[in-house]
Amino acid sequence: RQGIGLRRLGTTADEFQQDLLSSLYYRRGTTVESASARDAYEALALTVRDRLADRRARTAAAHYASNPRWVYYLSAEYLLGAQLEQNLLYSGTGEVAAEAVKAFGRSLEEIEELDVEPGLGNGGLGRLAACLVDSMATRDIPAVGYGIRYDFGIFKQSVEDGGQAERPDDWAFQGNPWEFTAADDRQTVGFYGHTEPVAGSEIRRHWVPGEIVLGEPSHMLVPGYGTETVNIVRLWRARGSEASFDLSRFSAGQYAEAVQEAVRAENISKVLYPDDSTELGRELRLKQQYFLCSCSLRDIIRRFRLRNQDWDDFAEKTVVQLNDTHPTIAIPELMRLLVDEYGLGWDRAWSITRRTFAYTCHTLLPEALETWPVHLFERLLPRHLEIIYLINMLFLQEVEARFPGDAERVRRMSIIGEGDERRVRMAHLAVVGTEAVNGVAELHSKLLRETVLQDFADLWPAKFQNVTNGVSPRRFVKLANPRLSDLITEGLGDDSWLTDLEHLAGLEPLAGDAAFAERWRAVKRANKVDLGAGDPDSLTDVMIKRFHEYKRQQLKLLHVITMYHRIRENPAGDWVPRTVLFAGKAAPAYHAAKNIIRLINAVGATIEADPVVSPYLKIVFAENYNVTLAERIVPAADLSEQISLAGKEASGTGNMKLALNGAITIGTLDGANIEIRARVGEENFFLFGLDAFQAAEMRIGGYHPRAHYERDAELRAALDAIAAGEFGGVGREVADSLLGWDEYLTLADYRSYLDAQEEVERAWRDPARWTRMSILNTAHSGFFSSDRTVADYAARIWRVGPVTVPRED
Ligand code: 26Y
Repeated sequence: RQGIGLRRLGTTADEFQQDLLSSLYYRRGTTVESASARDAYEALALTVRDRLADRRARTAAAHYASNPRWVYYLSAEYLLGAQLEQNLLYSGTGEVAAEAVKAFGRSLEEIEELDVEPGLGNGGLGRLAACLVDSMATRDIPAVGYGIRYDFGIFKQSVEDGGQAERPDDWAFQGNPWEFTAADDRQTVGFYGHTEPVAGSEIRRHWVPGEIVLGEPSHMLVPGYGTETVNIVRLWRARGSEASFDLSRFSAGQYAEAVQEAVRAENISKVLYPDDSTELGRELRLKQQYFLCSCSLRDIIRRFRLRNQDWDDFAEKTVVQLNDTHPTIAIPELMRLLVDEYGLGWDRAWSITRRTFAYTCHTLLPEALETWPVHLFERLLPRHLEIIYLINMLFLQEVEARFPGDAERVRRMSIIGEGDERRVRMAHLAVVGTEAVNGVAELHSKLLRETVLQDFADLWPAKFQNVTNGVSPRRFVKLANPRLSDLITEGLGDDSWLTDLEHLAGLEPLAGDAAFAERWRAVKRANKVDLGAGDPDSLTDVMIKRFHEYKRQQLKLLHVITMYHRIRENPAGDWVPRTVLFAGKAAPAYHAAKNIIRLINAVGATIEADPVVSPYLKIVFAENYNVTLAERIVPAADLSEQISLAGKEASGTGNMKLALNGAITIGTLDGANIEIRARVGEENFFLFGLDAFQAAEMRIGGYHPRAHYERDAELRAALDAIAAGEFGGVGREVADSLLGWDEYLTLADYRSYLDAQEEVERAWRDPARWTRMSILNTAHSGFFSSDRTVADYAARIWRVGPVTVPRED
């Protein structure tokens, strides 16, 4: 900007308003008089985006100049959240913008309503990707997040006739002012076809694809907070090439046939798979994965070659973090690019590849470990299958050399699973082809080493690490909870906690300060009033997350039904009024999870219609849980439900958001709950249930859910009511599943959970005690900042440092 004498954008409200009007006039092509709300929104978005463009340009220049080691985050999902409010905060223009939009006779809040979030992810894994890119920028780490620009994001959920209904999420239907397209950087991706030998080479092969698709990138800005860096997330969209439009067919009136090839190509980035753990081996999903990896790796190589010539520097300048196994096909793809396209020898290419990648695992559920049928690979990616076979052969030789004669081990560890159908095990490929493997919470990483990946941990113990997840304190405290943020800043004396969250520990002495506690309570109450979900003086008990049997929304429901029974039996009892708030989506094909949503709504309606119980108990099902809704619910929560069966939730991140906002956790010893409890103190956490070891033992030792049913009268009453159809016909199925097999040991933990809920009520009846617990939860959750997570990755896995972007003078 300075080089070409471009004016610097002004910082006063007047100057901002000038730019806003200019955006409206020249870029929207309209006037204040005829501006729609959409025009106002778009003009504002562009004006705010401009405020970051200069920082982006300086960032790119500084990165180019220093030719640093880069972090490339590969993720099939990003849940970035709404952009306007964030970018106002990160560009420091919130106040001037609020002033400037008055020219339209509209409020900022009104305009913010039009800012739709790009729902390009399912849940925790997608939101984690967004928190990590935020923190990488905040920590000045040169990084690019690569992903897919789905036309349709995660479906929109509503409750129709008591059950979940899904509608498509055409999120960018009216355009997305936050993205820049970069058609020049498009890539060409092949699929299908066959391979041919290359003359004079044993190793190189020539792949002749049967289908060609273009990948067109666009990027969104990812500003750091309190720093100059602006990184990007680069998202690929599939396009048919010019040749995919058949003009002669069109001229002959065959309109559908004329575009069928283009449609086929564009389908690759059409829709996000709305399943967060058990998606079957669908060809289109594998195509998406390869499309992401191929486009991104070529882009990474293009960027590398801007400043470097020697392939031996590649792994020094590049680390590619794989967000779960979804982008694992990048490993054979990099081998293919190096060997077939750039002519490197196998060993050199393999050494580069292994040193380039690192893999984060996000699950322990066996059904969530991705595998793909060999025959599908063979058809779709024939060259990659050949490369995988060779990787596997050399790897199994290594295993055999270390454990001679242990054929069983070789079979277990093979990248190819030999069952009824031979399948490629993506997690094995990811472990073999990377330098580091990490789980996302202490317990999860330990269980990975000791169970699902035990053989690999035996072979390469040093490869396995833990990096506990974290969340962005900007989005989930500052933006979501401005009242609490102000109080924290006042209590601590400054707002340095926003970039150094351990400073929250400075609140500890205030936990005993009655005046401070009073204000803390007032903040929580005001947030509840804003949310409008129920009586703000009732205990707001929230369970917000994807619906999955392992997360055990059904356990929460058994508690609610038991409370309902207790109150009915003793209407004059001294009951603690509660608002139980559920929110979350179920995968459209996940029948059992949808049954539970239906049951929750039916129980809610029954209680609502019951004049005896409804004064004390209210169920709210908040539709269409997404990042935006989380930002409204989290600040209003008193109690955070983290009740998964121990050993099943890899980490959880909602648990961190809630604790940071002063909700107290009721939870099992699962995922990051363990680390939350260790930090906030066991007296400030409501613990119940089996631990992971006990749960595993119980499952092995022959578990009988019926025994719990028979032994416990209240549990029996709750299940009988469900089974009898008191809350609708699906009750039968839910009860049968719980009594018949109860995969996630719900009944085994029921009594312990109810006891813990009684402890919750004892604490709640003593407001001073509760508030103290709440303040201490916030004070001791500083560890759960994604800034710390990124610092851990940077130090232990990426070995990267910051690059400072100079301020403009
Ligand atoms: C293979 C495909 C169907 C698939 C798609 C999405 C598989 C998994 C997923 C998403 C998984 C996910 O969100 N996992 C969550 O990751 C969080 C971030 O690490 C953890 O906190 C959380 O415990 C884990 O369930």
